[in-house]
Amino acid sequence: MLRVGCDPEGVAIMAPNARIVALRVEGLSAPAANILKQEMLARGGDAVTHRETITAKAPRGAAIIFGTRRELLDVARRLGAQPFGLAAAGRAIRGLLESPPPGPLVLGAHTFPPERTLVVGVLNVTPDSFSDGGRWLDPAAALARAEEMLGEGADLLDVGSVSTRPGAAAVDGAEELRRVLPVLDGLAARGAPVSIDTSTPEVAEAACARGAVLVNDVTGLRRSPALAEIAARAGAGICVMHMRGAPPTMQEDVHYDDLVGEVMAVLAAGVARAREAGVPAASIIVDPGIGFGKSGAQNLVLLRRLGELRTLGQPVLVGTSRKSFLGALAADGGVPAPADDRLAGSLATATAAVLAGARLVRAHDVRATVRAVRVAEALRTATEDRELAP
Ligand code: HH2
Repeated sequence: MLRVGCDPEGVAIMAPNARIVALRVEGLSAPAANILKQEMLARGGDAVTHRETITAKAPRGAAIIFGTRRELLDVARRLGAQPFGLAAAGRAIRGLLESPPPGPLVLGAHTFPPERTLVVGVLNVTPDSFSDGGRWLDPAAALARAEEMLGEGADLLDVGSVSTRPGAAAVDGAEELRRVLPVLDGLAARGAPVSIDTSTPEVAEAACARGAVLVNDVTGLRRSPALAEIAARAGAGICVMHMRGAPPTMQEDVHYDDLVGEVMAVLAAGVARAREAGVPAASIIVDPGIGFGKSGAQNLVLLRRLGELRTLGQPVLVGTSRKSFLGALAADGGVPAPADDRLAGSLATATAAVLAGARLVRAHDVRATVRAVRVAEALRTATEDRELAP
């Protein structure tokens, strides 16, 4: 646009017009959907509605509206004067389109700027994790591994002592604590930035008392909302992950009517729970839960459509590292690649996640992931006039 001779101010005004924004508006009655469609058409955009909207027989449901940002904002303002709940829809649309750009992520005393992608190193103090079970069960081995990952550039260490792989056996809180406490003590003495991967309040409490800055709950606060209160009291952040069901049975039924919509609705409810418990918005992370109650194909769709999760307004964490769908994609002669031979897929998906806007990537292979993430960040913001630093 500048090369055509346009003023920078003109570019700022016109660039958004080169882009169509599509939004899904939920919970509309047939009359509301009708009015919305008319308003969108009158402004130059359009709306996709249920086929029976025109006969007013459509059940309450969603519409998809699309147009330029300006057209959508115009419609949103005009909805203020409309009945059938459209004024609230208008406010929600404006809230989304006028929301400020992402701010820093605050975890305990750490403040991470939005342009930096964090690499979260995985430390499983378990006998049975799917890729590294048994390797770091001894506290000295775990602490040496932690040191190695920090040296490789991990921003956070995600420490867990219960495997959540499909079919994993349940572990009681006392055993979970027994495994993890010596490691948490060692990491606290080192001042390492720790995320605690747990759904058990006693474990979260013990970790926060030792300075953990993030509570990573794979149940998304469904099992124990107290986790959010513990995080709030300690000034730690919370990661709300989507999982359908529980690890022992989660792969048995992976049918979704609307995969991305259902994942986002569950995450939005988790974020609301965390906010109610007093966790500041700047400290709440969402995660689509790759591999947790999803087929391989669904994992890929969630990654491809990851950008949509940004409308939740929270930083997104993605964990694909070594997961079984990557083994299937790297199969040789019908035999899936084993967990320790899934690095290429882990890096490809980490790169895709960063390009789609993920702010945190959870990984076992920290050195390689840090390098892949730096390339993805550079790609995302590359301009011809900015040379690479040596
Ligand atoms: N994946 C695993 C565990 N915790 N937490 C978040 N937020 N996101 C994830 O994708 C995620 C997670 C599973 O990986 P791993 O810890 O290596 O395996 P296991 O659960 O068998 O210990």
